[in-house]
Amino acid sequence: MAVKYTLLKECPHTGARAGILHTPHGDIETPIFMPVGTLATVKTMEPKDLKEIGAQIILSNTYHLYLRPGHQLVKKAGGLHKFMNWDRPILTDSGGFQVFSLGDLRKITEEGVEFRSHLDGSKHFFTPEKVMEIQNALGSDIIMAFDECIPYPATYEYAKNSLERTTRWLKRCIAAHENPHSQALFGIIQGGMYLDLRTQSAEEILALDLPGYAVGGLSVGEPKEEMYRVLEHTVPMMPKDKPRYLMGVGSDDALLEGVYRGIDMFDCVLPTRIARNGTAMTSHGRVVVRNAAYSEDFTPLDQNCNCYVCQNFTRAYIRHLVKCNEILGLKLISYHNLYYLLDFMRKIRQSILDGNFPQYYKEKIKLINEGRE
Ligand code: PRF
Ligand code: ZN
Repeated sequence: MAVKYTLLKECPHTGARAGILHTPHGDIETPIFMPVGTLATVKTMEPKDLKEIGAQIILSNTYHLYLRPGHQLVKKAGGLHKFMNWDRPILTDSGGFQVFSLGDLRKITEEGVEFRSHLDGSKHFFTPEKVMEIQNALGSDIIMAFDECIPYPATYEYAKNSLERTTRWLKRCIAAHENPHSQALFGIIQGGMYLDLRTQSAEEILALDLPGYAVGGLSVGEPKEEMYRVLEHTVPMMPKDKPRYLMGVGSDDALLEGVYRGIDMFDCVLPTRIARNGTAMTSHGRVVVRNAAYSEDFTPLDQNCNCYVCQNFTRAYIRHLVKCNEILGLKLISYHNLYYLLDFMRKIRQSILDGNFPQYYKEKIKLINEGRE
């Protein structure tokens, strides 16, 4: 198998665990946050910047790379790692989320999904086989099954039919996968907010014995308590000797709550997306540096942060850059936000290894919630 998970330590009081995920491009210390590089670039961040902040794995997207520059071109370049000059692990999402987010632009059948490009309106058809062909060409270390991420809310009947199709599609993905020894295929558990459907999906997908599993269909607009309820129900069904990935989650409180419930991997555009509208994530909540309140604030984005940006630049300067639409402004906040989340995950992991995750959790959740008020 292309990836292997080693469990190092479990918290006896919560579901939290620390481990190592071995991949063809190196080991990943879990729990981990994966920065998102949709178009084969983590926006504003060079590979050397990503290494400087300690990024161990990044995520990229089948849908976007298929449309531009095309997976065959990436293959010609020697694969995604070589094309973008990133020699550490890469996970690619299947397009199962991006395509379904297209709304009116797509049509789902048993065979697959017909959609129109968000770029030029051209018609395309994704099937489990097509999505595997694309990800095989990209050469990412971890590839995701083609699934349907249903909207919230969804009826019971819709959620059931959809999860059953997701299982059938997974079986087709497994059959079409050409490189199981160099690329690990992860299955995705769906089922909406219905616990019995989550059980059904988990049973069907876990039976297929894959190198890792994801919980999909969460963080789609439901209240956070709903997401935690589904996680509390679903994660305990997942095997201990395989990595568990919660897709599309990246706020600091949700990372902490996810780890608490046994999740090992997360990804989200949040830190880089909010950076580009002038918002910093800090140990005391979010700071909208764009606001006039920071025009003469000569302190760093986060007093408690050791990143290059916080050691060298002030809120007032970064605000000035953002107000003037200077590229450096976007870059500095992106750099800090990613550092903040990666550093947060390193601290969470250390607390698990040191045996004091519950105390760390309590302290941090309190600080984060105070910052929100
Ligand atoms: N499926 C896939 N990608 C995803 C999700 C999903 O359910 C989510 C859910 N928030 C984010 N990204 N394939
Ligand atoms: Zn910083």
